[in-house]
Amino acid sequence: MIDINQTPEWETLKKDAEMLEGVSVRSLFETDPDRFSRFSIEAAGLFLDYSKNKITEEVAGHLLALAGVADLEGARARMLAGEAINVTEKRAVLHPALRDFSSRDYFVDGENISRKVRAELAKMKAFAQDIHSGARKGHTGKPLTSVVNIGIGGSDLGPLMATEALRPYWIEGRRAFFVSNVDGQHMADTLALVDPETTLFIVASKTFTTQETMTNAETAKRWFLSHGAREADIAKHFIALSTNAHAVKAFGIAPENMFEFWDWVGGRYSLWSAIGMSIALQVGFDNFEKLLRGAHAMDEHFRSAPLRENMPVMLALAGVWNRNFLGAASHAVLPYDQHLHRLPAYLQQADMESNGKRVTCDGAPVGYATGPVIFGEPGTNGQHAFYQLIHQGTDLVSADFIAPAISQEEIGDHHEKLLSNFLAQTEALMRGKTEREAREEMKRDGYAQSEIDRLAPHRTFPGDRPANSILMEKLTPETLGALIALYEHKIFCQGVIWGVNSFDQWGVELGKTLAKTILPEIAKAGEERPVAKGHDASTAGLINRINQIRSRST
Ligand code: G6Q
Repeated sequence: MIDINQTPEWETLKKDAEMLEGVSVRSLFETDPDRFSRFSIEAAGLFLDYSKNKITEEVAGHLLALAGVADLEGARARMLAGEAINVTEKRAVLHPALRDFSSRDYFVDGENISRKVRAELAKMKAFAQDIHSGARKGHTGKPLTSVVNIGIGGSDLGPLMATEALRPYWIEGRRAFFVSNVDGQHMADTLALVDPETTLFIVASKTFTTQETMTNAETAKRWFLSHGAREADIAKHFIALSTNAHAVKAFGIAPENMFEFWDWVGGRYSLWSAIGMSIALQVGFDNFEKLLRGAHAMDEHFRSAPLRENMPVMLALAGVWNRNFLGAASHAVLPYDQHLHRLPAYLQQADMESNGKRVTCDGAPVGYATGPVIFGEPGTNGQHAFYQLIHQGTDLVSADFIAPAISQEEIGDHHEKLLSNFLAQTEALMRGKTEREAREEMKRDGYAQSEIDRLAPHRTFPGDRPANSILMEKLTPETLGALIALYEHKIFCQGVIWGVNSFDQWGVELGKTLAKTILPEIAKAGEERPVAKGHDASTAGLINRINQIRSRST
């Protein structure tokens, strides 16, 4: 494996960054009338403008050369060919196969997986239709109008984000709830809102061993049985989405109520699989299929467009440029669409769990920065919260601004106002305000010279804050699918450049293991526990303090 930061291509980009140090993006716009068309791409119903990054045609060429030396095209081909590119878990990575509606077949170890995908989709469709038509009812004969999806991480964030995003497509009278946290309050709060006779519980877990999900599923089962249902009624109210048929059966869910997916579907890439059942039930299977088709359109673009015109590739390269050569350690995801309010959380997992790695695929420590911290909130809320730091803080933060030109809810002039903020922010981040401009502005506004001198530094903005704009006509199942796929491929491309395995997540293991050791040391309410041993003083001190409080409570 090559040491990417030891290559001449990396060195060239370092020099580019130095050369561009005194050059503002504002001046790049002034000298190049074609900048907007040069650094924008349209594909799969999305339009990406990345011209507000400090990128020149030369830099773009050098970034593409870096992609070349990292063999990005080879890596893409290997992923799509079903090679076990998740090297630490020896698994293929084939979520694009879940949404490929062409006649193409995908293979893993010589097995045609596309046939299984189509069969499972057909099973999901039939199930969704039965729920919607009322052919499948609850144990007292009432229609199943509420769904509680019990899952966490990849088995929660995708379906939750997409269901929220597609709110205008919700089938009237249906409700979807998502319980993820092992904090019992999450389940209790949800159970208080549903009726056992009309609720379908979906236990969504790839492994069917996850502590949070299994605990929540058991609680839901107990609640269901304590509300007038018998063991035999479970079959009508519980289904499983999993790869682990054995554990599903042991839980008490019959094989015909299990929807399958496979180990080549990563948890955070699984909303396209059976894990999307809650989406299909809430918006209808046709809309779920449209979501998949939108993602497929982006896959086709990613697969075939030349790298310079390839949206996920150029978005990824702009990110590498900002991260590794301009020093942006954080990246904000800022959807100007309230229905995308869970997108930042979803992408936080997708990106940080994929590329938050410090060794390359062959185990060598990386000598450069990898995945940035991802955070965000919908605009305009974030503007009144953390944008201050992006505009004037000491760290460089890059950002993606995402907006539909037409809202799902056009009311009065709300959307014009939202869009004007969306545009104003990227313009302000790029342009900034020089001290001279700040002074002139205050002079115009009639400030005294002493006030101008005092306030000028505070009212100066450095500018050159990199911002991508992602536009779509409207947020629909198709454009949402394309948007998510865009990010999936962007993350993949960056992982290839950094040489990391974007498809494992060993970082979540250590805490899980320690929690298992600590669990028996936590006192039940009203019970004593021996003094905790075998921990550092902080952890032991905290355990003892918690136990003192819990032993006193009833
Ligand atoms: C995602 C991760 C992780 C996973 C959850 C839930 O890529 O692997 O977030 O989705 O830990 O796992 P289960 O689906 O197995 O319960």
